[in-house]
Amino acid sequence: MQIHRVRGNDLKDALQRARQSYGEGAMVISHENSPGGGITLAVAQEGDRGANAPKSSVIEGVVTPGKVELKSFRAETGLSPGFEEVQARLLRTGCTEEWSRRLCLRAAEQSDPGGHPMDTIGAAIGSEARIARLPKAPGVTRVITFVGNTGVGKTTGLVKLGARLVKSKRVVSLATLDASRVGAVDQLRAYGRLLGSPLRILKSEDPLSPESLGVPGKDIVLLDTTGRAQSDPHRLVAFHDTLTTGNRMTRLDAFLVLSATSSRAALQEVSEAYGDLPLAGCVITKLDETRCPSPVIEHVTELGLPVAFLSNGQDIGRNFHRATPELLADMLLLGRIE
Ligand SMILES: Nc1nc2c(ncn2[C@@H]2O[C@H](COP(=O)(O)OP(=O)(O)OP(=O)(O)O)[C@@H](O)[C@H]2O)c(=O)[nH]1
Ligand SMILES: [Mg+2]
Repeated sequence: MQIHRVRGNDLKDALQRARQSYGEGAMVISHENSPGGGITLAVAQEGDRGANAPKSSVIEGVVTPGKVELKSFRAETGLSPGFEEVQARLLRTGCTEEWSRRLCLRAAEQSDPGGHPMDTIGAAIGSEARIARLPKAPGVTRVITFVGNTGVGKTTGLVKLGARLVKSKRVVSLATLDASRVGAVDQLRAYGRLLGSPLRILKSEDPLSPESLGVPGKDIVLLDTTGRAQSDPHRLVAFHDTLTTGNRMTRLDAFLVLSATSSRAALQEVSEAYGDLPLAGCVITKLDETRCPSPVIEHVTELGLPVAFLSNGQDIGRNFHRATPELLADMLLLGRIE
């Protein structure tokens, strides 16, 4: 039996997502408040589908539905012809048939009479996907960390976020768990100089604490990680536990970084590897490297994982965006951020 984490805006929303993803027989083992707001359920499912066997009729890559499918879609759903074009676009960017159908039905429910189906998809996404809230917490230092597989854009993403924060006059410092890999510290040191932020380097034997991370006097500490699922989650969960039981003046906000170019199986595996770490949300990167970004959006929607930022290139100043339902709709319908 495998345990899955499913997040929702509230208990009802999380239960609905759990049923959608793991069926009516899914058992709720526990529930807790999520760091980014909302509820996280631990859900067990007997005879689990596992990382390599996603539930729905998976459409990997580009799919162009033929006339027969479109006709049956219209016949089955009773939706106006404009929705055929919407569904065809969703399939082209990599949505599963099941999700594209559900989005169209939801969009039709919410659309004004006479409104164009294409315009209603943003609202439908808005009610299915979750956007991470990043509320200000005066007097509290936030340790923001990006976790996930190697090479997905954790370090660059943190620096992009740091550049925005420094621009808005926040006192930011850097820290890293990636202390031993050749070049990693030099890379971060150079970024630190760019941001005008000091850097703390934590070796594998160093404990994580507000002091070791250089929290005092800072608004935000950006904590870079190694990308090793054997060590990062373990250290961060222990740190999170010490904060929630003791120091309330520091909080840890962990974001899972997912590349839009990863396969559904790889997305599932990395989400499970970081399943024990309370996540405030996710960051989706490499959106410029694919015209099929829908699998990653569908994946995080299934998990109820709020989307915080979107990255579509290497440029520190330009290619990092706060997620909005409209940008998610662009990606689903056009395959890119307009
Ligand atoms: N095209 C593109 N490249 C990106 C994006 N985000 C990051 N990169 C590039 O991807 C490469 C890896 O990025 P890093 O930030 O070093 O990735 P990481 O997750 O920190 O990697 P490790 O430290 O090895 O675990 C770099 O060349 C980045 O410039 C993106 O959104 N689009
Ligand atoms: Mg890195």
